[in-house]
Amino acid sequence: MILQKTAQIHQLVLLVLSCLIYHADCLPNIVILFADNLGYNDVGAVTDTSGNFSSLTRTPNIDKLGQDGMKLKNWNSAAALCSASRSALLTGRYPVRSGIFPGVFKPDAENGLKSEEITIAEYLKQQNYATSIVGKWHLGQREEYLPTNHGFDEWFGIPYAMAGGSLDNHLCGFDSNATIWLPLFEGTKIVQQPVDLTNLAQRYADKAQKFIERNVANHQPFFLYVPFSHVHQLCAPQQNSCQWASKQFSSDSPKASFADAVEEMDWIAGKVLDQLDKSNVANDTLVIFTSDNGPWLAEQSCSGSKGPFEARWFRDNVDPDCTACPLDYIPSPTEERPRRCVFAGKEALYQIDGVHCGEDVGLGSYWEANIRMPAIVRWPGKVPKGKEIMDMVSTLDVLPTILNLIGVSPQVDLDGIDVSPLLYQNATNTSVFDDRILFFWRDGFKDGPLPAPWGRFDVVAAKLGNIKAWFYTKSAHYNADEEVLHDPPLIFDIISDPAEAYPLDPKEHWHTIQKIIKKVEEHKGTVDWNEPLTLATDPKFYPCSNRNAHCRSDLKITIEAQQ
Ligand SMILES: [Ca+2]
Repeated sequence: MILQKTAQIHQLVLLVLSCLIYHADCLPNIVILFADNLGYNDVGAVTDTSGNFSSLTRTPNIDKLGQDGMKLKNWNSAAALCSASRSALLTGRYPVRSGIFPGVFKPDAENGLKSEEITIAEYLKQQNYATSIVGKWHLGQREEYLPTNHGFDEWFGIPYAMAGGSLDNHLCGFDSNATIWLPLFEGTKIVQQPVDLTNLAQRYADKAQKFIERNVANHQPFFLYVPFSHVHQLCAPQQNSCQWASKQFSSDSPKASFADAVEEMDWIAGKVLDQLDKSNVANDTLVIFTSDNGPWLAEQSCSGSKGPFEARWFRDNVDPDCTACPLDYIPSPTEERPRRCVFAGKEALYQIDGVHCGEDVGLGSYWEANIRMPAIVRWPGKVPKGKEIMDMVSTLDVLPTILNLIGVSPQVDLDGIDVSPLLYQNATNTSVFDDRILFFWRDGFKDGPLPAPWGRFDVVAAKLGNIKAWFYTKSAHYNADEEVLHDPPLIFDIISDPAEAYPLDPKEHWHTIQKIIKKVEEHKGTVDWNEPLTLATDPKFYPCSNRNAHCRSDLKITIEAQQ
């Protein structure tokens, strides 16, 4: 009893101290809004400095967030794909250190994010935060790897990407027996399979709003992580709609255009932000919005755009015969249709034209379209409103920055850095960031210890200041073009040349190149990548609500049924 009391007093003293030290109200709430495969150019707030809508999509809520917060215009994704990027966000460590490579966790993955990894949610839990995730997890679908075993009190969402399971009219290529339906989880239970897309956004919004409402009523600091299931495309022969939204955003719901899907995602964000206002905690809440990686450009109209990040040098230098196909399609050129792609196993039914590999420079690659993320940080009264910064930051930095905010030291070595000086002050001295270097690891090599098509995992590019150095160039990792070694590295000034059109003369940047090479070697020396966790799969691990009903659930939850 005495011990318990002492511990409580100790905690209180720490809390008061942290308030004094950080000049912030005690323990702010934290909300992370994390889009899936959303490009920099797909959000009005980021592309348009006036804050008006972009030409493609209407994102009034995210635009408003951008106006009220800070836009970080040189925010870098930490990895080329979903699982790895999410691991980096939640742990502050390069995914290669956590074994989250190559590719992503498949729906029948044996492994997931290991229990010894310490997530943001676990750190916050230790500080008595309530923690919730609403949306896509993608760090392992077996019970021991689910969010509720990684520091989250509750979870409502889908364990992987929207292309991780079939839906009616959307049979995945890997689901020839029609049993692998896309599941919706609550905690550790499947509550619907396949998920009903006509009201998923509404249910996500309800869960998030209720979580905020409940915790504000309880005077409980909270961490809400909303990894949207939007705007990842569905498993789809492309003749069917490959995006989805409710009736509010698509008259033919759940069929939808890419713009409909973006707009519905923005609507969920708006509901979360509305609730912060309604509950009167907007000023006590740090909100971060960004995307896990860039657009899946091989998916063409189902995908976002590369915007100014055209990778022009690469487009003009890669094998002109290389074709990039959408998911489940493989190149099958004919004389008349040199870019023909066929749906594997159902060639007669589904054929479409792919794109030149030089255009496939988003998801799965490290061209700027897949690195530079739309990013906003809002905290009224703490983070300057309407400011835009070009300092190089990374998704890796979210965890260390939050730890600094709550006055907690990391329990392991981190790759991310605390970027508080950029956020909270009118920083004039940011020299701490001058030597900042980011490393970009990718698979897709012709040879290596990993099974094809991965080959090996290696640092293919690094960024130091404005300079990006390429050691190996390639389109998205799944394409047939072989990696090209550059020695000396191919270098671009990605601030003045975001299209990566004009390689710089290595002789003029020799000092920087040498510095980058040295840092890459040092970094690689600290990484042991012998344990790829994403490869082991077994059909018995497919989430299945009812084996007697071919893994379909009878439970139908619709807005109409609830009313
Ligand atoms: Ca993604």
